[in-house]
Amino acid sequence: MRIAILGAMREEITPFLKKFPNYTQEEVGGNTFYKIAYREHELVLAYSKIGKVHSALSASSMILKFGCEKLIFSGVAGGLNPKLKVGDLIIASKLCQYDVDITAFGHPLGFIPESSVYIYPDSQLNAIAQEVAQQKGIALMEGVIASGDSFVASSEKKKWLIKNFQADAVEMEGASVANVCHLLKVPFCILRSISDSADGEADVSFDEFLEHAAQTSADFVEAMLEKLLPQFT
Ligand code: 4EH
Repeated sequence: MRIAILGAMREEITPFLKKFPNYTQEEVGGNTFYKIAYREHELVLAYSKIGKVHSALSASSMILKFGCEKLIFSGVAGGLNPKLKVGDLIIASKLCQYDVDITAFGHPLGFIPESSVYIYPDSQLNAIAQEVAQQKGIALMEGVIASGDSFVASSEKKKWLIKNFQADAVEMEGASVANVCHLLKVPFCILRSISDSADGEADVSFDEFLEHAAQTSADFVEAMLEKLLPQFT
């Protein structure tokens, strides 16, 4: 089985490269893809660069060029749900692009014709994540992740995201990756650890907790691989 592990920022992928230092690398479309032999399987790692366009390209490359059969996104997010504190984990129950707006034509916010407001991850991958959480004795929220091409750093924008999309966390890549995987029929999940609360202090919190939160997410994904891959040997 060939599994894609995707992040957006270099800091989100560095923890994996430290865990698996024996890789070969290949450049496609401005990204470096790191190929790792993992037991009888193969991992393909990359960070896309920030935003929905970059992450859509990287996910597409991983699937169409590298033949990845499942995709796990690992990274950090801004917390919207007050239950989410810095370092906590969330796995997407569904994802939306909050910055899509063709409401002028009577469509709901976030809706694109022939698509849908929300895209749903693979239930098997999400179930494995919940098993890992139970085993580690940690709480894993399953909630709505809203993606858009902005770093959210205000309580007004937070309120808007909660009101319009019932969002629990915000980031800049999950929904685009979800769209690509959905359309190409590749099972995926989007896991994020909270780096900030997307409020007026988000920038300071982000700088302080990026590394820690990225590590938390990567450690969790590693445990997921251990549960997932024996099923495919
Ligand atoms: O990849 C982008 C990074 C922020 S932009 C989305 N990532 C981090 C998740 C995230 C996020 N997204 C939107 C964490 N907190 C978020 C928030 N709003 N509040 C960036 C650019 N340069 C340096 C650092 N970050």
